[in-house]
Amino acid sequence: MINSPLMTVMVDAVRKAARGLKRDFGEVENLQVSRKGPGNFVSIADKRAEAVLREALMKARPGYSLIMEEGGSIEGSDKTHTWHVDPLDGTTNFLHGIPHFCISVGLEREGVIVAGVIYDPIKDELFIAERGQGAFLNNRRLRVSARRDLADALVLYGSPYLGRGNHPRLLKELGTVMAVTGGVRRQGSAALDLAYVACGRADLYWERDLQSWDMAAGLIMVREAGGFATSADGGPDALAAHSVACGNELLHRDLIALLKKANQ
Ligand code: 2AM
Ligand code: CA
Repeated sequence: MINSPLMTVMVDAVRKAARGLKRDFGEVENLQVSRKGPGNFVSIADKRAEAVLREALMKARPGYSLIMEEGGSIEGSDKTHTWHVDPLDGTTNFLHGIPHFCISVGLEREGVIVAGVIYDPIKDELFIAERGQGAFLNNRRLRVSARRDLADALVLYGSPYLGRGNHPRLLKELGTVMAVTGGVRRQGSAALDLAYVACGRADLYWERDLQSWDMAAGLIMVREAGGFATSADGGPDALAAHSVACGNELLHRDLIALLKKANQ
């Protein structure tokens, strides 16, 4: 476990916001049958969770900057620390009543992600990581999978929304990866995809067109679990590249080679 004051701040903030989100998810399930659907309600739930996170983090660490999915950026007086906050990652799942979404909070210190918390309130799974202290799921130490063969590997990926990203490119990459791996899944939450690689449930994951709040917490989760996380092109800075590829050292190298081949 990690018992630092920083982790306490992050976990408390995330758990507090999760209570509202879980309650709202129950309501979304009821709204599925209405013709207009629960779209507007979900956007309110999302903003409410973000407000809870913003307030808790700003109170505990005044001066830190915030980059948030809904509210944009808040520039703090402390130029060295930035929170990257996604109050609801897996919005499409949430909207459709699919119980696979999370809250994701990462902390950046001078360009380096130093801590991350990802919480799935439906499964009550809390993933935490702090630099040099390992990654944990509900107190259990995490390790990426030890698989060595692509043919056995379960691969997660994400596809861009309608009107966003490069769909033909994704289809080429997916075709190349599908042809040689054990199975592919599109689960709909980037933060949980990273967490699932960190805990060895999945062997590999890649996605493009992501933002810092989707990835920050998950990147440190994978690295502290002994995995490799780079941009989808194999570069060191996933955040700057807005893309990610991760897994254990061996399979990660294979995935980067496959993605390169798909783009030739
Ligand atoms: P969201 O649920 O907060 O929108 C799905 O592929 C995952 O990628 C989700 O975590 C989703 O976050 C995130 N994502 C971010 N930008 C995206 C985009 N342009 N298209 C699809 N997914 C995106
Ligand atoms: Ca997101």
